[in-house]
Amino acid sequence: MITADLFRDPSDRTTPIRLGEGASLLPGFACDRAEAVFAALEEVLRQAPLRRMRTPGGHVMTVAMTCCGDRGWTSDADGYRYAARDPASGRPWPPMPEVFAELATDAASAAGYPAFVPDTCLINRYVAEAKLSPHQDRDERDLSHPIVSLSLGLPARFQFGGRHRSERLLRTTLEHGDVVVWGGASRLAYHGVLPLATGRHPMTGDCRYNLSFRRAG
Ligand code: MD6
Ligand code: FE
Repeated sequence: MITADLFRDPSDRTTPIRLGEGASLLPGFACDRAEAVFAALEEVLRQAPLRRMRTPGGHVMTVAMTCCGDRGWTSDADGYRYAARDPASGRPWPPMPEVFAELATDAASAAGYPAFVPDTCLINRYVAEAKLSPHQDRDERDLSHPIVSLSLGLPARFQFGGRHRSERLLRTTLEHGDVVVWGGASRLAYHGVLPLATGRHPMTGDCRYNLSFRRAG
């Protein structure tokens, strides 16, 4: 697989970085609200605990997931889909906290997607060695809506390519508070996360969280 590192000035935490047409990385966009977002996240996790889902191919994912909002993404032997209830509890997913929705709308707007209103948030937790192989996000009904993705805690190496698996992947580091907004011509771009390096973060401890806000319905 061909990869190349994206050039980034690590001291610049304000200038948006273009990852592709319609895709931007907003460095540190959420740093000033990370504390409030994390407090709301802990409450969501109490109501819908993280779990490692099984892929349709029978593998157990290394990343632990849960959701909040009007629907949630799940994976099992029958495939990938959005469902109104948490299959682990049979209850509706926890409601999306106000601070989540506001952050998603503000970041989308800063990246050129005004009036984005998410109806679901997929929560991913990575511990050391957890990874997400390159994939497309294509289970949402209307792909004209972007995805807003927030990183909290330990840094991760993120890969970003094109609409075809064979296209070369750029690599960049996603840090605590970084937001990636993803839509338009890049909406179906392949992307993934390399195995997480061991570390400690003052807010999240030994892990990284990724919150991705979507309009799925
Ligand atoms: C992650 N992110 O950053 C995994 N998907 O942990 C994703 O899979 C993702 O960051 C769609 C849009 C943005 C993303
Ligand atoms: Fe994804």
